[in-house]
Amino acid sequence: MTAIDPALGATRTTCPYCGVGCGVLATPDNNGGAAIAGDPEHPANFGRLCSKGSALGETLGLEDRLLYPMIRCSKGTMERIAWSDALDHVAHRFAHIVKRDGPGAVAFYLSGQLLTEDYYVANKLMKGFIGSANVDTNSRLCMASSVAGHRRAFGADTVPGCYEDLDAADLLVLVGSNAAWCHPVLFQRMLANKQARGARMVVIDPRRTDTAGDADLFLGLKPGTDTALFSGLLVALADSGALDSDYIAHHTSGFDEALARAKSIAGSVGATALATGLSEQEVADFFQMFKSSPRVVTLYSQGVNQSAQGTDKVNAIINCHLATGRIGKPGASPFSLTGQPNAMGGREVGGLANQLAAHMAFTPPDIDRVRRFWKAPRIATHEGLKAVQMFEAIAKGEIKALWVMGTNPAVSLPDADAARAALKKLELFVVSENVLSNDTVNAGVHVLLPAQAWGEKSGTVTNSERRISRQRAFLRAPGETKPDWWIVGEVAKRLGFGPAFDFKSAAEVFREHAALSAFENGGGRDFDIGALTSLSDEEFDELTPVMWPIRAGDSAPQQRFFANGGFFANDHRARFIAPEIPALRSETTAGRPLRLNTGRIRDQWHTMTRSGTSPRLGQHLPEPFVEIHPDDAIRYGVDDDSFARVTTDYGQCTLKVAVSERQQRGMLFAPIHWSEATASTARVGALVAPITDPFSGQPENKATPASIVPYEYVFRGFALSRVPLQLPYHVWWARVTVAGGYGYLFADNADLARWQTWLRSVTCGDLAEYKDFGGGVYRAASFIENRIATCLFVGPARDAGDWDVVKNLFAADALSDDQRRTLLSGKSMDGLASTGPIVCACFGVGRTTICDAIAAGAGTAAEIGAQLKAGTNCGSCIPELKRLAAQAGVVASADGHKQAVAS
Ligand SMILES: Nc1nc2c(c(=O)[nH]1)N[C@H]1C(S)=C(S)[C@@H](COP(=O)(O)OP(=O)(O)OC[C@H]3O[C@@H](n4cnc5c(=O)[nH]c(N)nc54)[C@H](O)[C@@H]3O)O[C@H]1N2
Ligand SMILES: Nc1nc2c(c(=O)[nH]1)N[C@H]1C(S)=C(S)[C@@H](COP(=O)(O)OP(=O)(O)OC[C@H]3O[C@@H](n4cnc5c(=O)[nH]c(N)nc54)[C@H](O)[C@@H]3O)O[C@H]1N2
Ligand code: SF4
Ligand SMILES: [Mo]
Repeated sequence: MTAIDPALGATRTTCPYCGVGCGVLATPDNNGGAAIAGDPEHPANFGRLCSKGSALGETLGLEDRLLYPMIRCSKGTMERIAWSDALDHVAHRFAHIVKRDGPGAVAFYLSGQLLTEDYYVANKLMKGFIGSANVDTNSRLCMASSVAGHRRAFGADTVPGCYEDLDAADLLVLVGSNAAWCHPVLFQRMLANKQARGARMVVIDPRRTDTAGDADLFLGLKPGTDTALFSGLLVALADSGALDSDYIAHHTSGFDEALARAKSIAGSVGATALATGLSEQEVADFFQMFKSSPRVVTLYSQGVNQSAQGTDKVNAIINCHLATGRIGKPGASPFSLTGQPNAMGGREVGGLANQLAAHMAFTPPDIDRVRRFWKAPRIATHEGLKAVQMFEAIAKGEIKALWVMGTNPAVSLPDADAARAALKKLELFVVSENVLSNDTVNAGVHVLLPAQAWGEKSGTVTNSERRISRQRAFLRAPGETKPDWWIVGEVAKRLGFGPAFDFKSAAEVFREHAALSAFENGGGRDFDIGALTSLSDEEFDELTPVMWPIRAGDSAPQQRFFANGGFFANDHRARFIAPEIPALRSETTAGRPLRLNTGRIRDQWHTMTRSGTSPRLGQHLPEPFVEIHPDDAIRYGVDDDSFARVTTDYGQCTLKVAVSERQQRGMLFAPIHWSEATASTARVGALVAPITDPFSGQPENKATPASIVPYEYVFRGFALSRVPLQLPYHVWWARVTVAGGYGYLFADNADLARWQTWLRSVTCGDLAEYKDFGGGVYRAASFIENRIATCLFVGPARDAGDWDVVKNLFAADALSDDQRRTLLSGKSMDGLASTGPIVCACFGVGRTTICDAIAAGAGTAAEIGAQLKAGTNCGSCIPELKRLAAQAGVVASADGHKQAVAS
């Protein structure tokens, strides 16, 4: 395996999205783009990519990119400046504030999307040389509870298992993970095990997600009650003689206290059922499956981490694995699914405010060791502020300078309006970014530094199974963009720390990072990549995916941890943790009777700065929505496909309503992806309570008390344009990238004449119009040659024209006379029948087409695939295909039943 496959001219790199860490083959087209394929040799994906990975080639455009350093000038506008001036300015202002107010007055806020080398240099500068540990990362919102849980139980932030365990397990338990949408390639790996070996799957989630579609058992528990479920499980394991007493005796401590606490939380199947809202049968079935499957992997993600007792949830899960000795053995382990491409790398370098570097902590011996290694006399000696506290300190004026790299906190922090307002108070606000504009940049940035993006930057990332892979550049860096590590290093030099930051390449940074991991290690610390300390530049370029630890002298990495103990506490024992009695920290009230759960959708990534530029990915769920159970929909008077306003004590959003049985009564679900840049009122982070876990500081993003009321709009519509549009004020809108330009789905209460005026103000040239103001309809299009330049469709709720049909016409290079004439009818025409909302992003197959095929006899995902190709490329839509087929089956049998009863 080499970095460049000569046969293909393709560069081997790693996907920039989720923590699965799939290998990608990128073949530049010499026109700024690239063909993308899965790398068959990468052990994370063996050639597979999900819908997001497959669409990477559509996200390489430079339209939205930040290409030059910019600074806010005295007039208040941003102006281009030279790199040297920008760096001088940042260094000078940081130095001034540190001198005046001390190192505690400055902070960095980093991201699991930085490369390890970027992260290492930023952490070294802040903790080692500026002398403050106010460096935290968006991993605080993501993995912090897993980190804290690991450290409490294992004495280190160690992931004991690996992906091969998913192939070897007999039981896969997914807790608070929608892996079908969020870790699709791993999910397919689990399904392959199910198919080949008959592994069973349990899914534990208050929502019946697409992940639950393949489950042998789905446990739709009440939110926040996972600790009760796993406490009940521990008791059941103890009661039925399923414990591994030898393992408990030789390798652990604290079992009796943990069991006693578990008994007080959920001492029986009945008590567990009561605490979780599950039936006794469901609980008993789960306990039986777990008890009888020595090879069990429990995978967990944000339904576990993002809670006010996330760390306890993690430990309640780990307790069950320790008690049965099912840890670090083939097919048996607890397994934290990491979110971002380099969530793990960030933890390795110490990107979190409560860690130092190379998995060392703020203990006197570790501080001394890192100080000597870095030759850093001013090293921080105590933990810094965690993300939510950091932004509170900014709001209070205690932190005066902030440098944000690779994250969009004005959208993604809880109580995001408050976070955004805090940014405006900063004396110095620096952002390193790929994009020219996002909500954080627009919150009053003073200096904007252009960072190289995926495809341009080069370094390493670590995936969920501790596997370090190379991201490699395959495109020329555009404009004056620079690697993040270089930017930080240049500022460090200007602060007077030149000798410690004289890095010439990512390889040099990596070697130092590897050396620190091995420095005075001697097996006492889990993270050790000493074998990679002396990689030459060429070897670094050619580095094949490698797991850690790989210590100096090792010929192969260690794949798993703890099968025979060897924990990282001083006594080498694991700790059972007695969790607190589970309780959500915020109460619902008469005014806020529901709980708002937030999370992800299949085809978008976070705040959409990259995935939002792909037309293919914009097809699946183009509008921000709130999902609600049918009973609650009736109770609160909201209808499917209408609009509703969701309010919490922190903020408000207006969202499209999706009524669904898959949602639990009493709960709402809204996706996190829309921001002020992409929708009028759908920045869901603004609704979320800033309540955090006491151990990890991770916010509870999934259970904010909320209320919902219907919100009426008289008109619906959409606009399509070759250039971005500014819609009239007070319109509800969501922007989506479409083939050939930008789409805007909107709803409005004003009169149609306003739309006509608006359209004339944003187009030039002649308009073809269809006007029926009395009937509430206005449609218009302008053309350049035979191609639509801009078009607008407005009408009463269900008669605004068919978005999918018009989108296809908009994508066409030229319209025939017939098409032109019928365009303004907004209805499907010959050969352009609406396929309905797109389910299969790869082949653009819509729901209507799929349902037609099902009605005509295609009963399985495979049969649908054979007919329509849907699901046959990346496979991300297979869970949804199965759901549609199953729903049709239910409807068919229900109809059959009705007929039988009638006759
Ligand atoms: N498509 C896509 N994939 C992604 C990302 C993306 O933006 N888009 N982001 C990546 C990142 S950074 C992350 S962190 C991961 C996140 O991956 P996941 O954690 O799988 O995703 P989420 O949708 O945040 O939440 C998972 C589930 O937790 C459930 N949940 C809520 N409360 C509870 C509870 O109390 N108990 C239990 N058991 N479950 C609960 C929610 O209903 C939800 O279905 O995804 C990664 N992959
Ligand atoms: N309500 C709610 N809130 C959540 C969550 C939730 O489930 N619910 N999930 C949380 C989780 S798990 C996560 S991980 C966060 C994610 O939230 P964010 O990190 O805020 O989201 P992104 O959109 O990924 O932001 C990344 C930014 O960095 C830029 N960028 C990308 N690559 C680079 C690079 O190499 N260098 C630089 N300098 N910039 C780069 C992108 O253009 C983008 O603006 O959201 C958290 N917030
Ligand atoms: S599963 Fe999809 S998003 Fe995650 S790394 Fe693989 S291709 Fe990328
Ligand atoms: Mo995340």
